[in-house]
Amino acid sequence: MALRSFMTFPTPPEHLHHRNLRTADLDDIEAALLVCYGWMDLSCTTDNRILELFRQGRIKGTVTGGQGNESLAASVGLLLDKSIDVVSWTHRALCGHLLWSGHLGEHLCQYLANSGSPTKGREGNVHHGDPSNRSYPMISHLGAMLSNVVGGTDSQRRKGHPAIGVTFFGDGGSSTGDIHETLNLASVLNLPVVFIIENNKYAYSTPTKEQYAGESLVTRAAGYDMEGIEIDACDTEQTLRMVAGAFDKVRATRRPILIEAHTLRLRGHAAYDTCDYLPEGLLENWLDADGLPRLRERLLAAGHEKRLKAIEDSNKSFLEETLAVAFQHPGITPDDFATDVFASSRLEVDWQPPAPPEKLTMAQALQRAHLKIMTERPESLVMGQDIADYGGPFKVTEDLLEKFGRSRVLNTPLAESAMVGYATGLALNGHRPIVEFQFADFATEATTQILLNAGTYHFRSGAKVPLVLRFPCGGGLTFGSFHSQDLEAIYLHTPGLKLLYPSTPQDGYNAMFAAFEDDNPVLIFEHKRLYRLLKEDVAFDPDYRSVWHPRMVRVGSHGTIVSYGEMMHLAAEAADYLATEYEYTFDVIDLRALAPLDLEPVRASVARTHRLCVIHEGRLTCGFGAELVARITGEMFHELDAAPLRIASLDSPVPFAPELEAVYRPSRERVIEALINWFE
Ligand SMILES: Cc1ncc(C[n+]2csc(CCOP(=O)(O)OP(=O)(O)O)c2C)c(N)n1
Ligand SMILES: [Mg+2]
Repeated sequence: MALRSFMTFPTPPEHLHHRNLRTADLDDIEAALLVCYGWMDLSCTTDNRILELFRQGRIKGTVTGGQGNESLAASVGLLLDKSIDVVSWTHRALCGHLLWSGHLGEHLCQYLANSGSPTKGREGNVHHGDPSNRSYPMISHLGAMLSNVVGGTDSQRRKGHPAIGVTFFGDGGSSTGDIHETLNLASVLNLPVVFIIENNKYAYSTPTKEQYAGESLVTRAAGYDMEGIEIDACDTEQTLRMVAGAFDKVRATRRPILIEAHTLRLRGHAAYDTCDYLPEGLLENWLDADGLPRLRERLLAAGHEKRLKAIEDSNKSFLEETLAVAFQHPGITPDDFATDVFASSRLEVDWQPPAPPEKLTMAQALQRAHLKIMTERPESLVMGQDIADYGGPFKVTEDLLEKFGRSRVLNTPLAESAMVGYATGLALNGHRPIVEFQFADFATEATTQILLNAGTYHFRSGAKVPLVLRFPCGGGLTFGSFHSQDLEAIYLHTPGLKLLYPSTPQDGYNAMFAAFEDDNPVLIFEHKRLYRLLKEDVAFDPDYRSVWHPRMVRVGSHGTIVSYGEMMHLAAEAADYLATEYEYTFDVIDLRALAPLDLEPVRASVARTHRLCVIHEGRLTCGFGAELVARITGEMFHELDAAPLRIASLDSPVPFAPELEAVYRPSRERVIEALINWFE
C-alpha cells in the first residue's frame, strides 16, 4: 500500500513492532499469546471505534466488523511470511490487514475515504489490500478472491519463492461455484494454498442449516483430495498451533489444505444488522465463547495483568492519536479517477528481428504470435481447456506444449471463472498469462472475474493486470446457440477492459503483441470463420500497435461503413458490389479496436460522406452500433444527410439450422439490400 498521506502518524507502541511469529516461537506460548493479544485487542478496539463512528455518521458505507474473529485473523496474519506469501483477507479480518502492512492510520483513512486512503477513496471500508505486497483486495462477490490467491501463489513459486497462499471464505460463501472451481483447480495444479472457512454459523441472516446439508464443511476436503482440518478459532492457542502446523505442512508438501475454523460474528452481519433473527440466548453464548476475553483471562491467570493493561492502554491511545491525524486529512478530490480506469503503462519489449513473411491463415498467424511471445518473454504462459496436448479446438496453441513444457502451457479444468481468477493472480504478481476460452460464449461463466474483478483492479488499487483473454467468437459455422454468439457489447459496457477484434491474419498477429505488452486486461475477439477463411503474408510488423486504430479498407464518397471482424469482409464486398452496380461508393472502415475506441477516422470520413452505416454480428439491441451511432450523431447531427443505418444480427438466440442462421446474421444480400434501401 503506497502511503498517500503527507502527514505523520504516531509511532506504534512497542508491542506492535512484532508482526511475525514462527512455529518455533510457539515453544514460548505465553510470549506468543501476548503478541497475539496485542494485535487482537487493537483490531477489536478499532472495529468497535469504527462502528461508533459509523453510528455518528462519520464513516459511510457498510461496516462489517471482525469482532469474534480476531484469534483466527491474528494467528494467520502473524504466522504468514509477509515477504513472500500471498493472502486475501475478508470483511471479517481487519486484524489481518493491520498485521500485513501499512500503518493503522492508512487503514483508518480507507474507512474515512479521504485523501490518505490507499484506494484513493474508490473502494469501501475493508475492501482494500496491498497488491504490491501480495495482499489481494477483496471484491464483494463472495468466493471471487480464492482463485486470485491461487494465481499469486503459483506466480511466487514460479519465481522460486517457497511461498504459500491463504484465502478465506464464509459458511455462506461456501455455496458459491467459485469456491468449488478454485479448490479443485488448486488441487489439480498442486498449489500450496491454505483455504480457510470462517464458519461463524450465519450468512447475514441465513443459518448454516439453510446453507448446506450435513454437519460440517471440512468433510468436503476429501472431495478435492485434500487434507481437512477443523479448528476451534475461539481458542487462540489451538488456533496458533494448528495454523502454524498447516502452514508448515503446505509450505513443505505444496499440497493445498482446507481448514474449517469455527469462529464468531459478534456484531451481526454489518452495522445496520438488527440481528432479530438470532435465537434467544445465542448472542450471550457467543459472547461467553469469544476468544479475545478468554485469552485475556488466561493471560491474567498467568500473572500478566500489568502487561495486559499496558497493551490495552497503549492501543487505545495509539488508536485515538492516529484517528486524530487520519481525520486531519482533506477529503478526496476527483482528480485522476477517470484516467485511472486503465493503467497507462505497457511492457517495453525489444522484439527480435522479423523473420521472412509466411502465408498464413488467422489461426496460424495467432499460433505463430504465441510461439514468438513464449520464446521471447519468459513471464508469458498460456492456459485454457484442451490447449496443451490437443492444441485447442482451432489449433491456435498447437506445438506450444512440446516447445515450452507443461508448466507454461496449461490445460485447465473446465472452470472458466477460476481460470480467469487464477490468471489474474498470476498477472498481479508479474506474470503475463494468455488465456484461451474454448468458445467466447463460455466466458459468461467468468463474467465476475473479467468484468468486475480484473477490469476494475487498476481503478481500485493501482495494480496492473496484464492479461490476454482470447475469445473465439461468432457464427456462420452452424455451431448452434451456445457456440456462436458475438457478445462484445457485454464487455464494452463495463470499464477497464480493452477489446481488439481483428479481421485479417496480419491484424490477428499484430493484436497478440499489442495485447500482450499492455498492462491491462485485453480481450481479443477472434471470429471463428476467419480462422481459416483466408491466407495472407504475415510477418512481424514493428508497427503492430497500429491495430489499436482503424484502418481504411475502401475509399468512397457516398457513405461511411464502419465494421470489424468477419463483418468487415461483408462490408467490403457489399461496397464493391454497389460501386460496380449502382455507382455508390463508400469509405469502409475496419475499426480493429473497440476499446479504447479511436473515432477520429470515422468522424473525418462522415464529415466527407455525410452518411454513417455500421455493420456488426452482435445483436442489434444495445449492440456496438447503438453506441457508435449515438456518439457520431451526437457530435455531427447537422452534417448527416440521412439517419444512420445499423445492420446487425436479429434479437433472437442464435439458431442452429443453416437456413435459420443465415437469416439471423447479416448476409451479403441483406447488407446490399439495406444499403440500397437507405438511398432509395
Ligand atoms: C456472490 C454474492 N452474493 C451475495 C452477496 C451479499 N452478501 C454479502 S455478505 C453475505 C453473507 C456472507 O456470509 P458468509 O460467507 O458466511 O460470511 P460472513 O459475513 O458470515 O463472514 C451476503 C449474502 C455477496 N457479497 N456475494
Ligand atoms: Mg458466515
